[in-house]
Amino acid sequence: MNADFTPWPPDVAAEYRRLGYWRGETFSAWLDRTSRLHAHRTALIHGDDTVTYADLHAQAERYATLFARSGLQAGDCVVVQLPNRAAFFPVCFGLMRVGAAPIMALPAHREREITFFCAHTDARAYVTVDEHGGFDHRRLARAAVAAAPSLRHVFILGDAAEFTPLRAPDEAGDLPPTPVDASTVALYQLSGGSTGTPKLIPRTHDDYLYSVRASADICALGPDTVYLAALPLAHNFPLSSPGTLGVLHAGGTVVIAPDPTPTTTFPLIERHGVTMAALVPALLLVWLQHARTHGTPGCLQLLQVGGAPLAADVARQVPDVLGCALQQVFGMAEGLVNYTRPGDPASLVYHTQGRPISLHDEVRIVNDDDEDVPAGVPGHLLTRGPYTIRGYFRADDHNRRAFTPEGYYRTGDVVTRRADGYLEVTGRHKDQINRAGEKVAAEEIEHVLLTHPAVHDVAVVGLPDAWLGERTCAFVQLTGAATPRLALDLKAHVRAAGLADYKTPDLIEFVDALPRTAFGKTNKVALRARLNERSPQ
Ligand code: J2J
Repeated sequence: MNADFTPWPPDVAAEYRRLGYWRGETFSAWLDRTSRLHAHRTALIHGDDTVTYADLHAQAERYATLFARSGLQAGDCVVVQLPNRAAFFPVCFGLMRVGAAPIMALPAHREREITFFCAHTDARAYVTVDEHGGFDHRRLARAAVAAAPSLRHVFILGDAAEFTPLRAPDEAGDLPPTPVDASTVALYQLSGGSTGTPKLIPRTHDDYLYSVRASADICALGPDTVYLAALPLAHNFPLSSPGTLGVLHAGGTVVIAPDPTPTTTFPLIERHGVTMAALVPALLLVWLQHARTHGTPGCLQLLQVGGAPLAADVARQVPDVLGCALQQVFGMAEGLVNYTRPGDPASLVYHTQGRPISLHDEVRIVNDDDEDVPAGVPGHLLTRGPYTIRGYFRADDHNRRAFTPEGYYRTGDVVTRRADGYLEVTGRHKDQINRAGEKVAAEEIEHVLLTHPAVHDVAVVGLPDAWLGERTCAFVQLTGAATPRLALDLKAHVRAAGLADYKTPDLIEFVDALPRTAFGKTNKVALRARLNERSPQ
């Protein structure tokens, strides 16, 4: 039996409650309170649309009415895949209002990922858009309906074709109080993962709201904060660190950017007086280059950068080129988030990835035998705490490897803890590629490539890249001889398997044989070394 949710031990949960981290408040109660407190302030801006807190609350109630009338109820899982549009928020809050848990799919996810999320969670509904970035999402809906018998509803924002329009009634109905308590799952985040299938991360109202409140405090957010949401809204970083939810918690304004390019975002920053934004390092490079030639929007005060390694010499350019302070954020959708703090000296802000949110984040740095190493020595980062999960959704076998018996999550990151408690990310010990902040599980791509008749064996690794951080490279041992178009065919094969585009290998290399470790496993360390020798950046 695969567990849906691994609870914290009762004594630990009681302690988190006693400390006031977990307040027993659901997202619905939180939205009620926040929207009353800031009713007439602007919550969201998207294009020419402005949504006040009162509007946001009313819209969430109306969407909740639509969902309740469709039969959605407490405990249901609903895959939500919406691009950066204002509707994302009232839709998610509307689902939570009836006790359903949104699964935070990314707009880039395709047939393989979406059908897996729907089928694996027995999702009741899939919420998406008609078309985005030239792609027809109704195609995904058809595939999801065919693959997941549990699916009762598909709601489409825009032209719904044969599906149900994602259109709330004009008036909210009489809804009963939210039928769940705060210790249950509020939403599912997705893990970058390192295995053949993505993992779902169950986050409770209690733990997620704690991380949001504490993050908003650390970043000193207030009603004057104007936050630019440039990364995909569903991702954990722009959602909760402190992200859009932190800004809404503080009564500030979220400006939603349809895409993160400077040509879109810089005018939005100027127009709305944006004070804060969050980026991955790959985008920071693009922003820096644009700012050098086109100038800098004057109002930005704080730029958060996280999701992938940030070089110190790039970090140092932020104040001069963009005219604002930098905050490094090292986090993960499973929980633990580290921040450099406002006012920290340059030596910390440019050279470390910050320290944990909470005094009760337990961090261990260990060697290969799970023995603690001293400060200053790199090791594997293990963590547990008031907002770090104790297990993935329905993944018992994987959970036994990903968590220690004491409940520590094995992050797969190699870090050094300094004597002052700040962390430096120095490496990674997971079979994953971090491509411009987007995580690609090597095994997932390898499985797909192995289904191609020309492929005998394959290993996917990350290759350092000046712009993306890493590119994906597939080393392929063929069953026969290479043909001229084979590399292109293999890329097309990955795309045709219905994976998000960012998972298509950037590079395909044919090899006579893959290097092996003493145990006969593919030696990825040797492969990476081979690539690095040959491909100067
Ligand atoms: C190096 N690697 C980093 C950093 C994440 C806030 C910020 C980021 C994420 C995120 C998040 C890094 N330097 N500053 O959820 O709330 C790599 C690590 C980590 C993995 C997690 C948040 N910041 N990483 O990126 O779940 O390898 O979350 O374990 O997508 O990204 O990826 P993800």
